Amino acid sequence: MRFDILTLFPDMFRGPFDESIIRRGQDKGLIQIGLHQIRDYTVDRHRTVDDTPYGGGAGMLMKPEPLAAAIESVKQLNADATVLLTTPQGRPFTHTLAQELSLKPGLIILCGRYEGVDERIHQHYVDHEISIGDYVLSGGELAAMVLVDSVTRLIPGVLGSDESALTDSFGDGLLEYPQYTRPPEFNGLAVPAPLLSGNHAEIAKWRREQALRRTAERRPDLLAHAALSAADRLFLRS
Ligand code: 6GU
Repeated sequence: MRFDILTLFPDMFRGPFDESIIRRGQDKGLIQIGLHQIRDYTVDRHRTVDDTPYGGGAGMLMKPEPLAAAIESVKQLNADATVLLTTPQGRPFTHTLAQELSLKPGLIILCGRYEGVDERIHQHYVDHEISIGDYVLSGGELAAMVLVDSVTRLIPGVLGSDESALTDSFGDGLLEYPQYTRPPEFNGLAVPAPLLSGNHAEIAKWRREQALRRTAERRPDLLAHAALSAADRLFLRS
């Protein structure tokens, strides 16, 4: 998977993308990341990337010409890429959308800044507008990092088999069960008995019930879309 990121702040990405899973994905040749400075696609002496909105109002908009030139240029590097725009007006980003995006041949991510982007860029170039939650970020860069991280972990071979994405929260539509490691007692709190039983069926049942209970308590909205067995439904009603 090739990611190309169009931003006014490429340096924001360099530290984060040089570590951990994203670093490993690049080292294994499973992902490639291109960072592109939108300002490099301006043609005026002042390298202008923003302008005031028609109709008035506060703030500045990203003007269309440098963005269009940047997208056209990057499309040559990333053929058949899907073009994403990070914006608080976008579709909510979910694990399901991350899974969909992980199957694409490539992604071009346009990081929105200032008060927004000239609407004609949305109309002409953008396939999906994506928001990472109902709060305001200073720009789309952090959202783009979230997107690259969550999509990268779903690409086969990026994670080792012992950190499989399948057991993650949302992999099955539920929150994860609680986890414990040594010691067996800590600050007067014991590890739950089923985990020490050595009985794999008992452990699996306890974990499933904990995942169901936690999801019902914290995120009841998720239960509507989770794959639930008859036993799961019985437990939730108990
Ligand atoms: Cl994608 N961009 C900005 N600026 N703020 C956000 C966001 C994106 N998602 C949530 N808040």
